[in-house]
Amino acid sequence: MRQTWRWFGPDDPVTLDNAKQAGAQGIVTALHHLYDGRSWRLEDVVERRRIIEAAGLSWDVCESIPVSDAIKRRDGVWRRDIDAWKDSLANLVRAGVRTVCYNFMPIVDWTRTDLRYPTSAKGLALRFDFPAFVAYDAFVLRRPGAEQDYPAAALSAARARFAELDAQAFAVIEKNVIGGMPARQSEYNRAQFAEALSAFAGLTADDLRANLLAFVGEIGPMAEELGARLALHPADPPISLFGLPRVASTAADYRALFAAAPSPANGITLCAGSLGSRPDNDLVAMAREFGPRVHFAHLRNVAREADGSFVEAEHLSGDVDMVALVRALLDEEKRRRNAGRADAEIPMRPDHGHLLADDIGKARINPGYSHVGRLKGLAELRGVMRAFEWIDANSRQLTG
Ligand code: DNO
Repeated sequence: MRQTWRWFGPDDPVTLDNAKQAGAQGIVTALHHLYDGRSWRLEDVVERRRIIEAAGLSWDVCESIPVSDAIKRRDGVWRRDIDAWKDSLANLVRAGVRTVCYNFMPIVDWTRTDLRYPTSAKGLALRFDFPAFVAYDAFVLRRPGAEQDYPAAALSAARARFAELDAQAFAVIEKNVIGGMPARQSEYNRAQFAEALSAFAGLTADDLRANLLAFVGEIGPMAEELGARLALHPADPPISLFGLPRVASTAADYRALFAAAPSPANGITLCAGSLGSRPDNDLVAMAREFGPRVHFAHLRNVAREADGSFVEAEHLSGDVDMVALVRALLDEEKRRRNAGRADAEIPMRPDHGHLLADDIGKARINPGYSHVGRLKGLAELRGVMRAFEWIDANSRQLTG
């Protein structure tokens, strides 16, 4: 697998040199400063590539070209936005970036309630406390209809959490869930968020799925013609948030997408951490089922809890069998090489990392995107990959 590293651009406190020191071969990035729906000009894309290559790295994946909420609703300026999206795709391909990640989560992208959850090793991890999230939605935000959206057990756990936590704690949760997280398209205050929610009122999961299919029906053939690969990132977490549908959460969701849009250009960002927070997602089975369409892998682990909460675990521990998942992805690469596929090598990145060592005290750090924690994750994953490569090359020696 190609070992890549997410970099948020020249403002990222973790530099390209840091990525190189961690052993990354390639970079995953986007023009994050141009995230407002405008298309990316060729010269801007080429300039970004130049900066990456000057550091001795390659730009392997664009994560992401943002998909506007208008495209997700298919109203307002959706046509303008799809055209801009397609222009950006064309310019990326012209600049040699052929793998493009995107997501279709309405309003909020990835969501955590706690960005500094202490681990047993005294590092800090990202966590999604489901009762706290429900408490925020139903009792702090007081979203109309919120209480009807949750099962009774979830609501009573949320009531208990609401009683436990003070206003200060909910202010932090609010900032985390509707305010800024890295790579989000928008940050909201409470009033803006209510407005954004009302624009989606009445949109069902079937509607959102139809809008995703209409979008993919347009960009898939274009990508195929350009020789690009599209990798739909799953919802994170893969459940409905704020009553909004999310339609890239399970194997069934991806099966439906690929049945309706069979172009091999349409693929998945196999995000082990996002999908792995649901006990009904078997990541190794998904890697095998969708193998030829795994255009990009996010390798990260989660420890799930009975009430729907999860905490980001170390890369090789947690509920996803990471070693088996790496094996499945290496097998897929082998199949591709045998079939003569030009894209036999799957780009992977160590997704997120704990806050460790000197990173803990730093004032500026993108949650999940620390230097040391990701360096550790990549080193562990590289060890697994190297060991399998050795076993494959020396299997006769082992069995003989
Ligand atoms: C979080 C990320 C997401 C992801 C986008 C892809 O760490 O995995 O922000 O980049 O959802 O479009």
